[in-house]
Amino acid sequence: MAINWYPGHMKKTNELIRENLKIVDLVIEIVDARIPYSSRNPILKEISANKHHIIVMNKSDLADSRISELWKKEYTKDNTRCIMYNSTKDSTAKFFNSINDIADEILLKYKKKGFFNRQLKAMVVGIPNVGKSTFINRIAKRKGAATGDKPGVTKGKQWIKVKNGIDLLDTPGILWPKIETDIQGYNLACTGAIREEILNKNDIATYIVEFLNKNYKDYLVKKYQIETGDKETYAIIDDIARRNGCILKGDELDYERVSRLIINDFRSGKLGKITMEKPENA
Ligand SMILES: Nc1nc2c(ncn2[C@@H]2O[C@H](COP(=O)(O)OP(=O)(O)O)[C@@H](O)[C@H]2O)c(=O)[nH]1
Ligand SMILES: [Mg+2]
Repeated sequence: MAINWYPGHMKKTNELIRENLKIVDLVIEIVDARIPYSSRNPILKEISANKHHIIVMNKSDLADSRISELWKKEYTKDNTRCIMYNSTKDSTAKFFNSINDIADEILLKYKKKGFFNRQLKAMVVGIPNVGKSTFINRIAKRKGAATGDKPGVTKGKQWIKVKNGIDLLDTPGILWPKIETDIQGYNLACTGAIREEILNKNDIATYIVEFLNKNYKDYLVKKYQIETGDKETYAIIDDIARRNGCILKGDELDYERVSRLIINDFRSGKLGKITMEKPENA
C-alpha cells in the first residue's frame, strides 16, 4: 500500500527520537494490543539497540485476551519485556512492578560508577493514537495535562519524576507506521492509527465487517441483531444499515452513516474484544 507520509515530518521525528534515545536507559514502546504487529516499526529496534526495552501492549482492554497471551510470549524475548496495559485504568504499580528489576540493575550500575543521585531516564515511543500521552499522564499521575507530541513543539527536554529513581521524558517519540501490505494498512486504519483521508471510510467499515464475519461472527450477530448466514459482506452491511435506521430520503441506505457507526463500534470496543493480528506461528 503506497502511502505518502510527510517525508519532512518523518525525518524530523526520526532525528528527534534518535537524539533523545541517546540519553535514555529505558525505551517504553507503546503498542496497540489489537494490532501488535502493525503498530510497531522495526526501525525502533535499529535505533534503540543496547537499550533496555519494554513493550507496553496498550488498549489491552479492547483486545482478545487469548491472543494477547500469544503475543506476550512472542514479544518476551531478547531482553525485551512485554506487559498488557490499559492506560485509562490500570494502576501505575502494574507498570512499575514489571520494570523494578531493570531499574535496580541500571541504578546499581550508576552507583558502582560513583553516581549516587543519578536517575534512570526513560522515554515513551509509539505510532500515532496508540495511547502515548494517555500512558504518560497515567504513570506521571497527571490529569489531562497536554503532552505535546507534535514534533518540535516542546523546546528543551522536560523530565517528569514518575517514581523514585525514574525520570520520564515528557515528550513521546512518534514512530511512523511501516505499511508493507494492504492488510496492515487496513488494520492501522481500523484502530485509528492512520487517518481516514488515506483510506476511505466505507472501505474501512467493509474490511471490519469482513474480518468479523470470518473471525468473530458471534459479535456481529449479537451486536446488530442480524442473521449473517452465508451472506456477502455487502448484504450484511445493508442489514446493519436497515437495523440502525441508516436510511436516506427515498429509502436509499446511508452508507456514510452506517460506516461511521461500524467504525465507532469497533474502536470503542462495543463490538467486543477483538485482535486483528496473530503471531506468525500461532
Ligand atoms: N480503551 C482504551 N483507550 C485508550 C487507552 N490508552 C489510550 N486510549 C485512548 O486512545 C486515544 C488516543 O490516545 P492518546 O494518548 O492521545 O494517543 P497518542 O497519539 O499516542 O498520544 C484516546 O482517545 C485515549 O483515551 C487504553 O489503554 N484503553
Ligand atoms: Mg499524544
